[in-house]
Amino acid sequence: MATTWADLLDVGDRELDPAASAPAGEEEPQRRGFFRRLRESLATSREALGAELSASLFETLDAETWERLEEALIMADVGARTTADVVGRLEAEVEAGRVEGAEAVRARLVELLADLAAGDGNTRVDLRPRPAVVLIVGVNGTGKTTTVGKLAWHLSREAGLSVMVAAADTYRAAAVEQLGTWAERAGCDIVKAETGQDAGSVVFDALAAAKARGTDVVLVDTAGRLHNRADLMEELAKVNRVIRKQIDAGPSETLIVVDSTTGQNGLRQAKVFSEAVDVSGVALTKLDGTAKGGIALAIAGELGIPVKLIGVGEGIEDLRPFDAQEFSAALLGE
Ligand SMILES: Nc1nc2c(ncn2[C@@H]2O[C@H](COP(=O)(O)OP(=O)(O)O)[C@@H](O)[C@H]2O)c(=O)[nH]1
Ligand SMILES: [Mg+2]
Repeated sequence: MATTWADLLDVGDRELDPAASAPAGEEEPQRRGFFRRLRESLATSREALGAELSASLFETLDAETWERLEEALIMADVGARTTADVVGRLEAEVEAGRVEGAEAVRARLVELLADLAAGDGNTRVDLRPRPAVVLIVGVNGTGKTTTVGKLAWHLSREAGLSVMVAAADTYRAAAVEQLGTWAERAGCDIVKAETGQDAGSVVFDALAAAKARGTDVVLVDTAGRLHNRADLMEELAKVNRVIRKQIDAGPSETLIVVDSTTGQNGLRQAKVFSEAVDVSGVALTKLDGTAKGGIALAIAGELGIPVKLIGVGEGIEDLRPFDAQEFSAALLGE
């Protein structure tokens, strides 16, 4: 399970900066601290679930129990199909006598949810190529630029990787400026457009520079809104072709940024993008203060795309590796 950045990031033969890995003695308190913060950021989701999933729910196990569980999960945006799947399996196991007692049933529920949240099981972020290209896509306002900034900071701070960001949202001057501010805070290189350059040529220049400088990772920030969906998808396809001109294998990760406060709408967005580009993972933002945290499970369960990163605030440090087990436990208030 991805808990630490070292667990999440697959850097192949390269060694993560030793200074970045915490001494053994500090692991535990850090982990607990993280879990507490995750619980805090899921407080609103949990309150929505909590009323329904009170400890007493599993004391009697009958048709009403499963109905109430279904309702609660759907309210938390776990999604109809995922909910039916999880509740169906739990009910079958209880009926077969394989799970007994309120505590055990609850624990098994967390396990089943966590299994789903792991998606296709490919939960690490592949940064093996040099440079590794991470393409960030998603609808306007979901948190792409913010996530690029946070990720750049974490990659250099926790893994000692050299990072470059490419400003491929060339439609708004403000977007480039915003990324510039993040790059400054993260202390990483930025490549942005000269007047009149399009997204493709910015990415081309960025990758050429990264190859020349031996940069470890290039994060590509893209536009989220063009005139229509077809234009947007065509531009992403073009950016992909340009990446392949510089790096045969293409991007090693294409992460879609989904705003968790948009609930099921975010799920639909992820579906549209995954039909146009080869999405390898989800960065789920704004989990602080949403009642729709269950969307993490819906995306993984219904699209098979694993959530890899979660955004839990607006600060540069507020990005974390996603851990399905921890997340499900925090969601149910364990
Ligand atoms: N509370 C909170 N706000 C976030 C998070 N991620 C992004 N935001 C905010 O969402 C807004 C849109 O972010 P931006 O990165 O510009 O979105 P983009 O259009 O997809 O590039 C900004 O005000 C961010 O501060 C998060 O994890 N939590
Ligand atoms: Mg942006």
